[in-house]
Amino acid sequence: MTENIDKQKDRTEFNIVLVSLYNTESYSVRTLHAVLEKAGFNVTSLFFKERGPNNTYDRCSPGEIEFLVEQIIRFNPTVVGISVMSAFFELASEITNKIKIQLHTLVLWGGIHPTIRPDQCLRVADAVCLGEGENAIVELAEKASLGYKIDDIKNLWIRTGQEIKKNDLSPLIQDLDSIPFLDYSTNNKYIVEEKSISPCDYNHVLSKFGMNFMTSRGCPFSCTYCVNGILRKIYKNKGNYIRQRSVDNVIDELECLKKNYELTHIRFEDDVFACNFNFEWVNDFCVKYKNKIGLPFSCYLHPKTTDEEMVKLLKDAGLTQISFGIQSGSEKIRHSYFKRFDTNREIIRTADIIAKLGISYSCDILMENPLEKNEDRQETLSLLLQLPKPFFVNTHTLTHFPEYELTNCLLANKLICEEDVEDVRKESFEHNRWNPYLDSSRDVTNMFWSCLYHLASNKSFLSDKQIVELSHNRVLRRLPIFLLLFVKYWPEVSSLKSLSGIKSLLYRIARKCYHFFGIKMVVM
Ligand code: B12
Repeated sequence: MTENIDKQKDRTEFNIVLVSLYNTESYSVRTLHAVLEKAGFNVTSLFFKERGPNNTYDRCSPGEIEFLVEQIIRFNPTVVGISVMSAFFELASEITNKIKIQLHTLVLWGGIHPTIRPDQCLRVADAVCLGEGENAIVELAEKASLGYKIDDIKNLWIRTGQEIKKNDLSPLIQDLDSIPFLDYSTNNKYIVEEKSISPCDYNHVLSKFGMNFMTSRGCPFSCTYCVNGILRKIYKNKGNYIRQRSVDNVIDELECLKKNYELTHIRFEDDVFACNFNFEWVNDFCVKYKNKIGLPFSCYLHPKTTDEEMVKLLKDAGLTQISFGIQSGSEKIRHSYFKRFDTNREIIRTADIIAKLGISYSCDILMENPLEKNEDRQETLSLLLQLPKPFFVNTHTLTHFPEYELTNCLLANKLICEEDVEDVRKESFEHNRWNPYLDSSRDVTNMFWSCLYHLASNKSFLSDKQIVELSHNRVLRRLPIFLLLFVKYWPEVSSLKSLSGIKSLLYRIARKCYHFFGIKMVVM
């Protein structure tokens, strides 16, 4: 008993600071916060900078990183844990180097980038966590708080002098219900932005990003451009890769959230919702969700697993919006390079099912793909034209994440170089081309095709045949800015009523032309 109390006292005096970069929702940091707090440790989470609308990222202003480091130091941490995605490798390095100048503390990185490039990360951080962090971070805190050695903790690679101790991965957590609910409370959570620190109120986060939620871990597919292909390999023989929370556990957490926050919509962020295609789970979920939560929701599905009966049930429970990936309309590109084995027929069937049920939908296309030729892009256009309109098309940039199978294939074929890889290039941080509000920073080829894909997704006065004719127009291929202006402003032109409206619209078009051609156009 006394031993327990003493241990408890030690634990509350042991400070851990977790840092999330540009992610105030952060499932990972909020989960780790919850497990550490449950284990009795004193934990503070700092959410450094908010993302802008549509995942845009403001650069750090001068002194902002120093301010963050001052705040970290203020909490006198024994361990600082930073969650790192590839695009934030440089930022995390800068923060870590600044911490280490001022404080003798253990800086531990976790998240997807340290999982796939641990050696590179260990050149900056003292320790990295590969894969799931719940058990590793608690064991680290337990051992460190008791003064025990910390170099034998599963999932952690630790630098000790010149040596690196590389511990094995522990099996994947099979019972997701055993993980505490994410901690959305304001306690010990702060937003650090523009040299100010303020309590992180989840209502504020909700008003910006809405409520997103996960019911599973893992994905049945191993697409070469996605993390799941690589994680599946890392976790080989470490238990089932796809894990699903029980319906009751999901509903209990949603009920808590509904009680505490003003929710209007839930966005399920699972890689593929109900991915293990378990009808019993879906049935049970739909009945309980409808009765106890009753809010509209959206989710990701996959053309290979979309089943009409299942979508009907989900629709009845409140499903209003579905997203699914197409990535390329060329089956050759999808099958041979992306390892996405869905056929165009399956994609059309999926869209037909969704549209027939009156659910709105969006699909993802990967642009800036060095493997695609115009014939492939023509196939994408042709596929999109066969889908029921209207729908939303997200024209993402194919981002070259380190160590992903597709990245390695493009590197091996010299279609990209090391500088194009995300930890150097920071594509997702620097450019935000993935949203449907077309972006003139695309090269002419990708701008041309992204405009056509957007035209194909909407009902307009252009027939499908005319859109195909446009796709062969040589002038537009070279000067797609005209197509861009048309796609972007046509909805406004068609709804214009007054002269002042026309003038302001023309000013905006002129500004776009200026930006694109570097010339000034005068609108009288
Ligand atoms: C949901 C999701 C989102 C949500 C996040 C919502 C939220 N509340 O966090 C949204 C839509 C906002 C989002 C945004 C982005 N995402 Co995202 N997203 C995912 C997804 C599907 C799941 C991630 C997740 O939260 N899982 C659940 C948590 C609990 O698991 P986890 O993050 O892996 O964390 C565990 C471990 O990694 C570890 N861990 C994590 N951090 C730390 C820190 C420490 C100290 C320790 C010890 C351990 C540890 O412990 C955690 C618990 O076990 C993944 C794909 C996937 N299946 O992983 C892509 C993924 C993470 N996203 C990705 C990307 C690129 C982005 C964006 C950059 C996109 C963009 N263009 O803006 C932004 C970045 C936002 C940001 N600043 O973090 C990439 C990252 C690739 C890479 N190599 O960096 C992924 C892997 C998808 C892919 N393309 O392969 N995303």
